[in-house]
Amino acid sequence: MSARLEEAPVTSAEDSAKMTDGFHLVIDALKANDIDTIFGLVGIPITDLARLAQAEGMRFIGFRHEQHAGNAAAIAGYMTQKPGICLTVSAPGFLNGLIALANATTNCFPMILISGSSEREIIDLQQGDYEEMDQLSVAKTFAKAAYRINHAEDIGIGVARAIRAAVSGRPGGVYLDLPAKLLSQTLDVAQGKQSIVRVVDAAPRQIPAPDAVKRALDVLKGAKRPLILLGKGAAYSQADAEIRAFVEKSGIPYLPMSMAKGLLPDNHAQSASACRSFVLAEADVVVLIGARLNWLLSHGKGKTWGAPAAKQFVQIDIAPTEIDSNVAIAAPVIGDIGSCVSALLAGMGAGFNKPSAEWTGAIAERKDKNVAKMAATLEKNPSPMNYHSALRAIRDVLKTRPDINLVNEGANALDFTRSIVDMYQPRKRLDSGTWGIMGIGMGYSIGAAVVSGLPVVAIEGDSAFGFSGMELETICRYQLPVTTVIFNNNGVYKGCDPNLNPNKPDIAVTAFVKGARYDKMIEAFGGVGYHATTPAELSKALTEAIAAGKPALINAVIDEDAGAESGRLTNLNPKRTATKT
Ligand SMILES: Cc1ncc(C[n+]2csc(CCOP(=O)(O)OP(=O)(O)O)c2C)c(N)n1
Ligand SMILES: [Mg+2]
Repeated sequence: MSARLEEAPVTSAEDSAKMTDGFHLVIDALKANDIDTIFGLVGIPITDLARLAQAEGMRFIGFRHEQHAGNAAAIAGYMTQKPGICLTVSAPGFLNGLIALANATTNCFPMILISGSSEREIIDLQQGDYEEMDQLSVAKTFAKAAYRINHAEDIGIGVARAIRAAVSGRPGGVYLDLPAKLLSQTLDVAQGKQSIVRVVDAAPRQIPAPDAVKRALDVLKGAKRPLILLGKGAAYSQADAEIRAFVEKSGIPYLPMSMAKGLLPDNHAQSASACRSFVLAEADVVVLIGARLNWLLSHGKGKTWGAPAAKQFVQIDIAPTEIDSNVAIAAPVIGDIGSCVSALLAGMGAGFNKPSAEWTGAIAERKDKNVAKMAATLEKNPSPMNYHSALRAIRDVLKTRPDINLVNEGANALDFTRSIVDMYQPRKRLDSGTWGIMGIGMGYSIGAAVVSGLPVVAIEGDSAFGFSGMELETICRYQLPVTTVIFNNNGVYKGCDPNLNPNKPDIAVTAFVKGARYDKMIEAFGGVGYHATTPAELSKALTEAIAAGKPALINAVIDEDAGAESGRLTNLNPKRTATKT
């Protein structure tokens, strides 16, 4: 029994006559921390918890599969810096939610997966309980932290611990195990009230050491060809004004990672996105702001980075263990991004020399050339549409609504959208992220629509969409302003691959039913479906759907031969050397 129970709290006579229970205390603890939404899927033992959440004024968004509820919670966490909550039943529901928790942890999104669990005594003796599983042990591998609450009087502190673990330092996914028995435990109302914890300063600022800031500035001052790389950690930090000031005051060209697009508008004069390969290979000093040197940046070495020329890295990150993860870092600056960037800005003073005209001029020249080449490709009108002509239409519509959230997954559908559709505001591009995962589409769309109240456009490969397609019903049920655009090329990467065995009737491993009408799916739930075969039809449908602010799906027919195997990641496929075994 905890100390809190032994110390008699101050109670009124009326309070002490009443009892509360685990169900109420969980809701009280979440509400006390300004958490107003739960994404989940009901069943034993948490149905009444979801009911009570609604009754107590919280929003419960019910899904068709827990993975998507988890993804909605994760993206809500990314967009708001408050942990998104996903609620599931035990064993299978928990496991379905776990993939979202693992993905959130990998992407550094704060979320809490709350799962009901079965009888501990039976689980521990493996006596075969209903939905038996040692969930806490399983979750530990995939989560930033994992806790179980065994006593009702610990619910307040348990929830507080989960919130702090999710959002402080490097954010991530936290698992909270609630045994069925806990929910029905009772407690004196006054004691219950006293046990609730409102977390103070859940993600404290972390101020960088002055000598680290000076070291970074010294490295930067010695640079001839500096470059800034913005990661989604920078976007998450909501230090938008400081980051923009640092980029502009330094005059250094920058590259946004995929989800950092829009942190500064993509049409910013200092953006080097249009000549990414050139700047990565040529830069001599690179300032990483909330970006990890993982596979997405070729681990900071090799041909991409112009090897064997040595680079110097300045790395701003909240996690000290990120430093030297792949290559040596000359100047680590550890702290929260806002504090670190502010300190660099202050240290730069008035006399900071902007990069040479030789460097910025070389970039501008290549940018102009690449932009002109791309414009010519985008202007073509092949029939059927290819990725370029379809995305030209989408780009032009989205330019008029920079506030829209753009969700994006697929292979070619992801790569071409990232490079063609410009973003103008921070945290509006939500995509497959660090894992390059398929299946985030509808979950992220629902989460983004619910927390922002703004429209969502999801650009989905037809394969990618399949992972979460049933959530169209959820979108229609809650009447969310989500327009899903399916890039329908009849398959994974391409729809026209052959089966290499001419004697077997099965279709190729990458191919789907030809000419599928995804637009009919949403009609089953009362949404509006469009079938678009030209850029003009696509543009009209998208404009109309966004203006309506209602659930819609556009089936955009794309040439089944237009894509490349694995999109831009063709080189990651292991090579087949033998032709026969
Ligand atoms: C969970 C998961 N399963 C499988 C994959 C492998 N994968 C990568 S992209 C992709 C789908 C690509 O096809 P599509 O979404 O139709 O995009 P396209 O290239 O055809 O535009 C798949 C299955 C993955 N990334 N994640
Ligand atoms: Mg496809």
